[in-house]
Amino acid sequence: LSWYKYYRGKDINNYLDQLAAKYHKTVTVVNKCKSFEKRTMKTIKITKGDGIKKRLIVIDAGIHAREWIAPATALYIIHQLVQKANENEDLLRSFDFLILPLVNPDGYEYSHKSERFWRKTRSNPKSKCPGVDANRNYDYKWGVCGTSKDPCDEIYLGKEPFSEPESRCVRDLLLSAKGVGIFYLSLHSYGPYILYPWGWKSGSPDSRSHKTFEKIAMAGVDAVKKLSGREYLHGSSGELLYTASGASDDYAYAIAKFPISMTFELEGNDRGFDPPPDQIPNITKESWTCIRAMFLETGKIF
Ligand code: 0X9
Ligand code: ZN
Repeated sequence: LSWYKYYRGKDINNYLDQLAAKYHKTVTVVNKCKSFEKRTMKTIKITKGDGIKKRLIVIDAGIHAREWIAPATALYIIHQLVQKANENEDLLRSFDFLILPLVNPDGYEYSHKSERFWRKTRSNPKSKCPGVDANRNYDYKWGVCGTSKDPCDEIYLGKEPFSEPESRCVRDLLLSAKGVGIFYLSLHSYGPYILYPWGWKSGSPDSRSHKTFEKIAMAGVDAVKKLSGREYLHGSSGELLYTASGASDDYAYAIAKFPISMTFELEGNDRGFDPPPDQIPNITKESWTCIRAMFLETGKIF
């Protein structure tokens, strides 16, 4: 795998299969979903391989098609946890990982072939405006705010909650982790921001959770500041960004009962959704420093 390239969906699937074959003690492809256009979305489980069940960290990326740096970062994280397992012993001792690196393969392919800044899925192909914003499609506070009922809008919520196979795939993954899931991390771009609940309204679920979110986010922010000097922002997404309901992060927190749920808006440098390939190594490395620190902090708290 070269870190100077954005991979296509089939390359991502091949990479996951290769890892599972080569590292059969620590890596398994645990789940395969089908996208609207019948592409396979693979989730892998990464463990230490010691047979001891740990609490689960669930990571996904690429729910928004154009945010190419998100799947690239998910692959980098997978690479670290599998091929640099010795450097991440501390994490693997405390957690098992479920990672779905490409939630929206149809939109992703479309953004490579036809429209670079496509965001949504590719359902309703006969409509004048196909696609749904899968991150407005979850059944928690669906349609309350920051979303649109017009299929031609970028933030179209879909005709009903979980109308999209892509959001259903993440839902099932989150629900399968209910009770053991400790941290849900959804990779997006662009920021850099670390966002935590609520997203559907401004404010926090409660002050205890808020303090925990802050503590974990700050561990990440400090680690990056030490590394590169860059200052990441963190806060409740409704306050730092905007309110938008029906997203995966609030669903993971409220319904799948993950005590920690975050949306990570990766940095775009000055290129927004489109950092050139030669910037991938920098961005992924820096974000991994941040994410790693947040996971270690989580291990101290729970
Ligand atoms: O709007 C979104 O879905 C996310 N930003 S993006 O630019 N990547 O599209 C932010 C989602 C934050 N979480 C909630 N609002 N619940
Ligand atoms: Zn996004």
